Amino acid sequence: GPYTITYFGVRGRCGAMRIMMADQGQEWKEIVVDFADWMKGDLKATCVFGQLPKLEDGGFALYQSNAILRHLGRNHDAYGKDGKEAALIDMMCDGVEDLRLKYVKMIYQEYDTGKDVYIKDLPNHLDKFEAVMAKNKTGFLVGDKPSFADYSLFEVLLNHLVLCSSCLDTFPSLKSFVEKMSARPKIKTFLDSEAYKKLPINGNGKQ
Ligand code: GSH
Repeated sequence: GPYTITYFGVRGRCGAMRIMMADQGQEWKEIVVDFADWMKGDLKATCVFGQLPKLEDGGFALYQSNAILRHLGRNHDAYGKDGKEAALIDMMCDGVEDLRLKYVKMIYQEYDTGKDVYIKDLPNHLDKFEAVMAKNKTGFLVGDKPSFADYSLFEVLLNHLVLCSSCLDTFPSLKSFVEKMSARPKIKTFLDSEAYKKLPINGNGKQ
């Protein structure tokens, strides 16, 4: 750090990085972009892919939420103990991204017609994470301390618990993971904060 996040006033694609920074004891600043301002196009034109979030680390600017998580992982020793652990962490982060994309598609494109089908199919995705978590036995996806993939999984699971409060009932390792992550003191303080609670999960108000 010092880090600055530029993003819209939602949890969205910044949920995981905020939880990660909070847990790592890293302070950060927020620049909240109003969507009407964004539509004027000036800021968009400066973004590498025309989208937010942006993370600034001193004079260094980075886009793509998962690249930001990886950067934080490198800076905060949350990217495994060797090359193989790092590769497994990348794999799990990409697996979380696949689930996140399905969730976002349902929320933004087919909430009314697709929510029930999505929830019915959810165990077929969660069981993969359950298996990895159960096999590793440390309470984390890879190795014996949290990596950026754990923060991303944790955040996506919190969103799914809002969508369907019973969705982890048949997945004991994931349920215990969410309970333990939520109880980590710095995460608990962050999740209890107004700064976190005031933000909607998604930009269209659906959850
Ligand atoms: N793959 C990108 C990431 O992970 O950061 C996706 C970024 C993205 O979809 N950004 C959206 C955005 O900037 C908000 S979550 N939308 C406004 C626009 O495209 O003009």
